[in-house]
Amino acid sequence: MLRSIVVGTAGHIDHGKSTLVLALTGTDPDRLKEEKARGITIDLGFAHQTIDDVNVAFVDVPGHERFVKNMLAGAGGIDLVALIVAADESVMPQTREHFDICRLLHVPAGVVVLTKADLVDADTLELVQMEVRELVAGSFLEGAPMLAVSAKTGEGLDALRTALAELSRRVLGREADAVTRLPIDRVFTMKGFGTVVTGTLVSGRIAADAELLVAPGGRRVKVRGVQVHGQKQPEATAGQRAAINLAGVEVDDLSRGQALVTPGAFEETRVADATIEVLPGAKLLKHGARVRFHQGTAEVLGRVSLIRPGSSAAAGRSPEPLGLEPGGRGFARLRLEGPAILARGDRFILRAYSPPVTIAGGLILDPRPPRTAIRTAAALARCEQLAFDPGSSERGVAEERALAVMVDDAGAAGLSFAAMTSRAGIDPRHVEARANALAGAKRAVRAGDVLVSAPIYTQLKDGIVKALTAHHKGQPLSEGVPREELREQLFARGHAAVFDRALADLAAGSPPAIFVKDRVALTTHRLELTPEEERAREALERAYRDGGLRPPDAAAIAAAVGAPPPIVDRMLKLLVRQKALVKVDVLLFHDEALKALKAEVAALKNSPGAEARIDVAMFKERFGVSRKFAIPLLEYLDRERVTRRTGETRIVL
Ligand SMILES: Nc1nc2c(ncn2[C@@H]2O[C@H](COP(=O)(O)OP(=O)(O)OP(=O)(O)O)[C@@H](O)[C@H]2O)c(=O)[nH]1
Ligand SMILES: [Mg+2]
Repeated sequence: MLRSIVVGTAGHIDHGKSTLVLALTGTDPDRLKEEKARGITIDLGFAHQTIDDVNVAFVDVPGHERFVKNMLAGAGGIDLVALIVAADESVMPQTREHFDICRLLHVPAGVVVLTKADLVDADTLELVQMEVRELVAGSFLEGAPMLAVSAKTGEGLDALRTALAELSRRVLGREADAVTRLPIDRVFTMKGFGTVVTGTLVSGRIAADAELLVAPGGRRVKVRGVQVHGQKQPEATAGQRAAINLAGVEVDDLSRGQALVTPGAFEETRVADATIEVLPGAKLLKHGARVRFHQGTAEVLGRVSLIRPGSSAAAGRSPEPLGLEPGGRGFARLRLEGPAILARGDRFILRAYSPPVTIAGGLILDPRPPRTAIRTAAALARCEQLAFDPGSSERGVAEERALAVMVDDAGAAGLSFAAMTSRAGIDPRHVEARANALAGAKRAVRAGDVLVSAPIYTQLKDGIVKALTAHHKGQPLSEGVPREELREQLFARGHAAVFDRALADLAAGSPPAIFVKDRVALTTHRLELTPEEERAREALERAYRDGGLRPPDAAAIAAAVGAPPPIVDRMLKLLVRQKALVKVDVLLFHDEALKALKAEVAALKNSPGAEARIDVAMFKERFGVSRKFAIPLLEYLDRERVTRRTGETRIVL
């Protein structure tokens, strides 16, 4: 398969970007009537050409300052930039702005193309070269190929093709096996096909029949067909520009700025924590400033709040930080006015609300930060832990650090495996390994599909032991706290799997600290009864055992036990909890008597003859009980599925 790269043009209006794309590919990227009429590019244009062994997709952007917004939608997915400067005009405002945008987006490499070389003499060309060198000094374009070309004479075009092919070999491939994400840059209907969207597949792959999500919005769509470079293909892979034919969605339901994504891999968000880098030529980026946030092909309005501790001198609330100085960097919380699909590691651009000039760029650190105070030293320290360089080889270390922060943020609720992808940006294939690594490093504890911070887990385990100790002390006769009640009391907002794991750990320790049935108790807990209570308990149990199916009444009990009523009451409750006595309707029976009864009735079935049946009279006679006991006992047998009532008799099941 051919290598694919996406080359974006950049540069001032009328500097020959579209003409150059046409000269290189044979396709005029200006497709709108209005563009042809006005002779300028308004919206993104696309063309492609195979150069040597590389499939080069061109994204041609408008140079007009009013359409920088469209330029941004195109610049988000490019691998290389062709910075275009007309030799007869040299560096102009949008040359600078487009170049700044590429720098802030960390476009990895590119070429400088001096167009209209046929219009200038050698001295002028040299001057322009000097000016451009000055512009790009210290940036990713320092030392990049700089080629003088003329679309009119064809001069320099071959050298440019060679330079692009060469550079493309150095571009890192995009991750085809990661989650799918295609920011939509165009939506249209095609006769005979229906709805088609186009965009650069920044990660993952899209094959025919795939089920994807359009987000924000959350509509599920099915892929009908895939085209790459105008050709039908079984699938498109990361790094390619693709046209995707979608089933089950109308053109009106889709727009630029949405993305086609793997369901579940991203969550809509309106808040994100980020690193921000302000352009040296911009004004102070004020705390709370309203901005235009551009990411992928989306533009969303929002506000920037700086994450930094206020001066502690002031009493009460610390004064607001003023802002980020031109050329400065800092951490900020972005609050968007509409939903966005963001991932950790996304680059973005900020433009002023009005006039809309490019002022800053940044990197998303956390697309779903907790709602915590941001003007504190802790918030700043948290961002420092989250900060990273996406290009660095130390990415694994940074990922682990970020995960630890997010696990802490998540508190008792824990960080789910799903959030490890949608929030921490971890490839779903690596989630399990990362979770185990974090657990191995004792920074977190894993319970099923969630990670919880080690301190919270320890606190929970200690809390369980403490609560049980207090419970046993307060209610020595209780056999423990019902499991659910304990969870409500200690971990109501916590993840159930974490609580279960804590119980399991405490019960499996050596020696075990607790035992868990439907009630949880300390293993050290013994029922401590006073001698009087113990005597009462024994007498009661004996009385019920002896009573069998004719349990003692209150008077008989008082006579048999001879203890004060409150003690009798407590001991009866204890016997019920210990399951020595069983409540049937309002009566109590000894468990053994009921077991014997069930066995005996069930055994009727084995006697020769047809169906075994029993009625009230037979029951009274056989078991020697009065109606008062017979009725509740028979109903009990029905409930226990030993018998089934049909009319006046019962069938033994
Ligand atoms: N002589 C000469 N004219 C050129 C050359 N390249 C472009 N032009 C002319 O410059 C004008 C602008 O060219 P475009 O390609 O539309 O410029 P652009 O950069 O795409 O402009 P926007 O998209 O509006 O920003 C057109 O009239 C072109 O014919 C060249 O190499 N030599
Ligand atoms: Mg153009």
